Formats: sequence, C-alpha cells, structure tokens
Amino acid sequence: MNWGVILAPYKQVVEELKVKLKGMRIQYEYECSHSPIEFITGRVKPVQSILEKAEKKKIPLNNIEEEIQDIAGLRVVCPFVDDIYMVVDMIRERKDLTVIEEKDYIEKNKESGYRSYHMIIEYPVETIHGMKHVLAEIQIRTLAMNFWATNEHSLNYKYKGKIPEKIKARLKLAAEAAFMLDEEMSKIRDEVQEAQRIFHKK
Ligand code: 0O2
Repeated sequence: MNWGVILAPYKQVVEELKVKLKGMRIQYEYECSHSPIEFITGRVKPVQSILEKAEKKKIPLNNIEEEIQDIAGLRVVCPFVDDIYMVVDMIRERKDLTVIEEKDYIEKNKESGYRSYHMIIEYPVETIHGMKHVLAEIQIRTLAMNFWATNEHSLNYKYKGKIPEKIKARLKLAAEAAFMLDEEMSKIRDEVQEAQRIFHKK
C-alpha cells in the first residue's frame, strides 16, 4: 500500500479544515467580546495507529477509508461547556461539509471517564484526480476535558492500553473533578468574560 498517496487527500482536508475553523475563531474575536473557540489542532492518524485500529476492529485493509472515520482528525477546544454546543450548531449549519454522525460523550461519558463531543463529517476535497469525499472526525471539548484526555492518552500509550486498575480508578475521579471544574466555571462565566473584556481593553 502506498500510504503517501492514500493519506495525501487527508492531509489536505486537515489543513483546509484548520484554516476554516480558525477563521471562525478570528471572526468571533473581531465581532464579539468572547470566542467559543480557544484553539484548534489537527492531525492525520499515523500509519501505525491506522493499522492497529484496523486489526483491533477487524477491518480489512481495503475498507480502511470507509470504516476508520478519524484518519483526518480535528480538535476544537472551547473555554466552557455551552461553547461546545454553539460550535456544534455552527458546524451543522455549514454548507461546505455534511455531518454524517454525532456522538455526545458529554451527556454520557465513556467508561474510562472520557468526555468530548464527536462529529463525523464528509468533506469534499479537490485532488489531482478530481473531487474526493473524505471522512473526518471533529472532536469538540473544553480545556478541562482536553487536559484529562491528553493525560489519559499518554498513560494508555505508556501501558499499551492496559492501564492498571488503581490508576484507572484515579482517572475516573479526575474526570469527575474536571467536569465539576467545568460546571463551577460555567456558573461564574459572565464574571470571567467581563474580566477578560477589561483585560483585552488594556
Ligand atoms: P487516537 O490515538 O486519538 O487517534 P466506536 O466504534 O465508535 O466506539 P471509535 O471509532 O474508536 O469507536 O470512535 P470513538 O469512540 O468516537 O473514538 C475516536 C477517538 O476519540 C479516539 O481515537 C480518541 O482520540 C478519542 N477517544 C475515545 N475514547 C477515548 C478515551 O477513553 N480516552 C481518550 N484519551 N481518548 C478517547 P483513537 O483511534 O482511539 O486514538
């Protein structure tokens, strides 16, 4: 398999969507005092991870592009939980992509404690062979959810997916603490934003 050839359109999609999502943030900064987007990142899944996921889910190599939906991955990190749903609505309204599936792991978190909102989208990208419709996953989460997920991801890597039970239990507690932080911050959201407005004016 020529991975360079297969992954080139995915790289293009990640770059295009990063520009477009960053455009939303910049517009907010000009037009409103508060942006629901803190920062945006994107990546193409490394070949090794694609192969591992295919093996785990028993996906034949020739079905990878249809069945692995996060080869192109974007992450939108928001200050507050309400901002996530605002971003979700804006993505649903866009005319340059089609939302295929949505997974709300905030309302119902994963067993690990993971919280995030996932949108699987189909995005048309121009290639040298014409238009290709590529799947991408957009993960939308708060800063606190991102902090938790980044640390849990590192531990999963360290323990090769088999995190010891004691650490797993601590991670679940940490996930709840992170969610409580989000809830508490939401309660003083107006105060925080007012302080940021004053700070930006200086
Ligand atoms: P990586 O290394 O981030 O690329 P499904 O069949 O829908 O249940 P699928 O396709 O894995 O399973 O979709 P799901 O559950 O929406 O997860 C997709 C991605 O979400 C993962 O990609 C992670 O990035 C993130 N994610 C899901 N669950 C967890 C979790 O418990 N902890 C952390 N830190 N991230 C999670 P990959 O391919 O697993 O990994």
